[in-house]
Amino acid sequence: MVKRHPGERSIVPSHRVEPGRLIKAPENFLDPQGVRAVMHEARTGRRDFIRSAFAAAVAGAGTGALRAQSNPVPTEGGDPNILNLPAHTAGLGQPVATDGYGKPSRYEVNVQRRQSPGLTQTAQASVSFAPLQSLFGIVTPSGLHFERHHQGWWDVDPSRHRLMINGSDPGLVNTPKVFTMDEIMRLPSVSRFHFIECGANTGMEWGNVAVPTCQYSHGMLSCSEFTGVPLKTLLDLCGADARRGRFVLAEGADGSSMTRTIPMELIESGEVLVAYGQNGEMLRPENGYPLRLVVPGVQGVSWVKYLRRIEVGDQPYGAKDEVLHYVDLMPDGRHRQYTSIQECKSVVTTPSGGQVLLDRGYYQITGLAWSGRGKVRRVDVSVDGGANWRTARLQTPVLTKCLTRFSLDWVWDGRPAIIQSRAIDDTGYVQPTYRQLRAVRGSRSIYHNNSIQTWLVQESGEVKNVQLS
Ligand SMILES: Nc1nc2c(c(=O)[nH]1)N[C@H]1C(S)=C(S)[C@@H](COP(=O)(O)O)O[C@H]1N2
Ligand SMILES: [Mo]
Repeated sequence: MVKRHPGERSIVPSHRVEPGRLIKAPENFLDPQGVRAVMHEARTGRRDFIRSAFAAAVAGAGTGALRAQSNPVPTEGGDPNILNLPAHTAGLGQPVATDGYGKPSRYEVNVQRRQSPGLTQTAQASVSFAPLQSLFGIVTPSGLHFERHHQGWWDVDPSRHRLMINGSDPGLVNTPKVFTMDEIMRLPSVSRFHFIECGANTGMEWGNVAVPTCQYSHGMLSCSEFTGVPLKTLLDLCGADARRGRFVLAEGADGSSMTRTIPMELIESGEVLVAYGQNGEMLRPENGYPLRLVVPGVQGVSWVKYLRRIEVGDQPYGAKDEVLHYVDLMPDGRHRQYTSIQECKSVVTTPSGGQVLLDRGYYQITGLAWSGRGKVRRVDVSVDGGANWRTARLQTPVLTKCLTRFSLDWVWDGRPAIIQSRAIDDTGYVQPTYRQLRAVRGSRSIYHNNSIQTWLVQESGEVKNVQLS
């Protein structure tokens, strides 16, 4: 339902306000050689190459992308797109099951998850970012889900995969068990939509603006419908002592020795799933096939992939990824540990960095909001750098610990505009500005940057990633 403030006039397109045209962000502005150049610069602390490569891609997009994206109806005379019957109208199409597993249109090949230029030294311990600026609604297609591997991904044989459940001492789990995939998949299951966000998402922006597009600034974020068995069901089957055993250790089967402590209270709520399904089919290998932990609201690192063992214990484990990594460096030089919940955050995906607005006129501002603590209650959008805010429409469904899509009508008058979104969750928490966040966290952190994002629409129509001081 569209809720309007009293007195707010509708500005959706009409004969008076035409919708404007938009050039997509150049998604493929770095070839493999470019990625290597950026990695080399990263080691020396420079960023010249990525900046100039991006500028060149934007300049090139001006003509090429425009031609590819708009094929306007001629103002005079007949439209050849109507008058000349295309082959698909005159001929016989392709047969069923040409592809036993269908693929996206060849016209959409540019929509890809892409590796982070310069972020990591190897492609096995690395990240690929989801193309948020090209997606609709709230679900991330499985093939575009972001990836974060510490030691590369595997396609694990499900017939040989096992899940062991044991206690750190014999008293904590009555009957330790080993489950096969078949045994897990015969248990009562649930399906739920949840976002997963790496704790390091937007981490490169702590000090200053670092990357040009929202794919790279916010793309360690995805959302799927997950299917699996509540971990609580499995712990009950093994007779775990949840009174004394207030923590579990989750362990992955890949070489990264990914181990994370999960507090029992999250498990007791029934939210934590031992999942095998993602968007209606089995998990993709990159996302932990055949089994992964789903820990709604908690940073991605705790969603252990290739899950092979759950140990019930009576204290936090202090694993390497809880002591050395995934800690927050505070301004006083100390590290903050176990800050696992992803706080409320949002980002405008259109208009966003790298896109170009070609006309004055109507644009739908749209983006994503989420909170690790519950539902998104409200999203405000500003087009003047936070001086004035309007309430965006929230698209249904609005689900807990899930992405929520928002949108707002906007008429661009051709003058510079500073676009921001600010999400508020159902605990009342308000997404902070950089000034507010840095006052508490300083600027030398990596993880848990949930600041308001700013996109500058320049007079030329080019959209840039900026930070307001
Ligand atoms: N076994 C295993 N589990 C893992 C990881 C890993 O490298 N190995 N990476 C973690 C991190 S840091 C994140 S952000 C998420 C990423 O999940 P995805 O690759 O499905 O997006 O998986 C987590 N689980
Ligand atoms: Mo992560």
